[in-house]
Amino acid sequence: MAIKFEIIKESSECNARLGKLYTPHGVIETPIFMPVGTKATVKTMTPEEVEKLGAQIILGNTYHLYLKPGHKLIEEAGGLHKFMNWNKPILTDSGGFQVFSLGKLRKITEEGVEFRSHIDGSKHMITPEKSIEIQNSLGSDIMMAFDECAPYPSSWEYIKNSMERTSRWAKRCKEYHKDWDRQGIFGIVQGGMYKDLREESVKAITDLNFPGYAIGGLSVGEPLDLMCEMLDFTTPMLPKDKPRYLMGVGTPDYLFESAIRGIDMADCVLPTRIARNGTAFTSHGKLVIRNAKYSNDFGPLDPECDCYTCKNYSRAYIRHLFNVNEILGPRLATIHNLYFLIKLMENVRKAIKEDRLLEYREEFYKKFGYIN
Ligand code: PRF
Ligand code: ZN
Repeated sequence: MAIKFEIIKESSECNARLGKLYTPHGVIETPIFMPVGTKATVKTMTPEEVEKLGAQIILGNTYHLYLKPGHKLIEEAGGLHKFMNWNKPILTDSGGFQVFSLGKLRKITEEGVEFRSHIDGSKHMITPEKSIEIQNSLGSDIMMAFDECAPYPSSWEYIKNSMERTSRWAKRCKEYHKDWDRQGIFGIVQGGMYKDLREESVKAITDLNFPGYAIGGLSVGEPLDLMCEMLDFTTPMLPKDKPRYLMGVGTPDYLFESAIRGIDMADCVLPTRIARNGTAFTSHGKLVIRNAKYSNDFGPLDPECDCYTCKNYSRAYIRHLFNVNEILGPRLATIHNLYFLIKLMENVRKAIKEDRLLEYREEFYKKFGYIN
């Protein structure tokens, strides 16, 4: 079944909406946070555990899976869902972000991006066609168009060039892909922090009529205020009846601010990455578990959380695990952080339903310690 989006309710107080996104592997309730499983695993977790946390969809990465174990091997296994034993929806990023973080190891041409592997230095080329070919082998429900996420800050001239090339690449992705019932593609809007270029990008990308649209090139180091300003400008230009995905956002404040501006989906490695170095989100702000003040603290990471970790383990125990480098530490912290954001988005959806999202944001910020 092709990707379909249904709006259940629009907020009466802001641009937030409640939606249902239908994919070949099931329905997703939006707005949603998507855990990242770059290399065919949400690090430290089994797929059954990820599902139990309430995750409805996870991400995979074209660039990493192409290099290892190779997309042909995953195709041979029966696709990414089967290979990793995750039967719910999967979204794959196109490589058009990971490749660009390689710095000196890459060269951009009209054809695509030439790069050297970060693993063994071998030479490769990803073109829009190649990116879709790889994502076809992976069999993700939602594929991303191959784009360039330009660094921040970049000049207007650089962004214009790059954004126009991204639009030409999006067209090539669309022309290459065949089976739209099995897999959809989301187009990616670029344009840096330049409103005229964002507007041109929206026009070019939405002209291609994708089943969903992502906003790329934000949350790349600019201040939150500037990202919000760009979202305020860009999101209303996107078609109302298609899902909107803000790429690379995963802290509570960014998730609130984007949902309020009409974003339906977001993803980020941050919650799982900081968990592995011992930082937990809590309803009263971030907690660094190695801190000495937790050595005799037998309470849970977050007294208001009812995740598996918080129901069964203390700060003192988790701190001990991190101090002696036991793998259970990162696992317990990952369970908690993912649950925290999944639950947060569940509460966001409930608040939209009850027209009190702005009030919920204020209450959350006050407790969390965000100054607004
Ligand atoms: N493009 C792609 N993936 C991304 C981004 C982008 O612009 C971002 C930007 N925050 C994160 N991941 N393809
Ligand atoms: Zn918890």
